[in-house]
Amino acid sequence: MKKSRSVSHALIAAGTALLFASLTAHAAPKNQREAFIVADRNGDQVLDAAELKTFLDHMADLGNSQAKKVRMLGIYSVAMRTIDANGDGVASVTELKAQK
Ligand SMILES: [Ca+2]
Ligand SMILES: [Ca+2]
Repeated sequence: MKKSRSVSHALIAAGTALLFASLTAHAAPKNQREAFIVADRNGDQVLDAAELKTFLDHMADLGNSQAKKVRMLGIYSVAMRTIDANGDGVASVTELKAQK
């Protein structure tokens, strides 16, 4: 009896964890692609400085270690210079994909 009770407790705990995970996933973008779509407010498929900041904040929330470092140090302009390979002042999907 004791054993089955602890199993059901474990199931409740697992269910609660799943519920939490789905709530969190709903509130924040799940991956880089979604973070990009959310950040690209004017929908021109590139991120300007303000949009890149939003993107990096999302990536930091998703646990991206580089993005966390950028947010912690507030070095968004440095990140833009690093990402913006062709120097047009905006970060494209291709440029972001080249980052690891
Ligand atoms: Ca944009
Ligand atoms: Ca660029």
